[in-house]
Amino acid sequence: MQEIYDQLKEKVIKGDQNGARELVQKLLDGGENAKAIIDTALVPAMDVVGDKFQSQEFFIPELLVAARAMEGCLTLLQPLLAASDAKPAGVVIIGTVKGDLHDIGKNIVAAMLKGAGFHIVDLGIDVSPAGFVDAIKANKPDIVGLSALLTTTMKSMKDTIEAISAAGLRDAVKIMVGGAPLTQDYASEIGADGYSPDAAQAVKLAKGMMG
Ligand code: B12
Repeated sequence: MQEIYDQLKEKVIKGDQNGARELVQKLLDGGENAKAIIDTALVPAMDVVGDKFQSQEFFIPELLVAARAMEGCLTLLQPLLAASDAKPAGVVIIGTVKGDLHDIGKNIVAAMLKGAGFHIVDLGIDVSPAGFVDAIKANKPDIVGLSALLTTTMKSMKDTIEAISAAGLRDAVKIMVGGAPLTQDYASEIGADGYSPDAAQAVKLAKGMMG
């Protein structure tokens, strides 16, 4: 079995979705459980992808295909996880803030978090502060992720955090922010709990926020 786990890890790193899904099925047919497959092969694969991205051996296209391979495997495993009552690593609401239509980076962050075992509620693009507040009330997330790619929409992040505070929900969630124009200084200034420059570090940040 160990050999199949190793092969699966390699297929995900290389972004071979079909090959990876076949191996997941083979492991399930052999009696392995979904959580073991995620913990032993899929999550370690995404850790390798994240490290390769950080060291600039991998770039966005490799990150995207690996994330898609991972998502393809998870669609096979998620029903089984739900059935066995395995708890997600945490619940994350994520969205691109009001006025901003960029979602490629947000989608990568969402896919990587999903790969790390988080339950993701993706609100999409151009999400108003009230939209985030309503989603927090409805989903009771542990973490709220805000994405912005334009200097003009960074202000929407501040507005969103203020709306969350005004609704009395600020202490109920951790807020992380990201997007190309952001900096740690800006994140601190608007009262976010964390900032990450890329998806790999976003996963580490989210895990840290869950203690
Ligand atoms: C693709 C793109 C578009 C696409 C978006 C398609 C889509 N579905 O997203 C389209 C064509 C629609 C577009 C439109 C516009 N764009 Co545009 N776009 C880009 C471009 C080329 C790439 C962005 C991208 O996807 N990068 C790749 C991803 C993977 O990187 P990322 O988003 O930074 O995400 C990573 C991190 O930031 C982080 N992250 C991201 N989100 C989050 C969230 C959390 C919670 C965390 C923790 C981390 C995190 O992790 C991600 C993965 O590692 C950039 C240039 C650039 N190099 O950035 C311009 C750019 C962002 N756009 C720009 C502009 C000006 C526009 C327009 C105003 C153009 C116009 N005149 O219409 C419109 C605005 C539309 C709007 N209202 O949003 C400018 C912004 C300038 C500025 N400083 O504000 C840029 C920088 C181009 C430039 N150099 O001028 N754009």
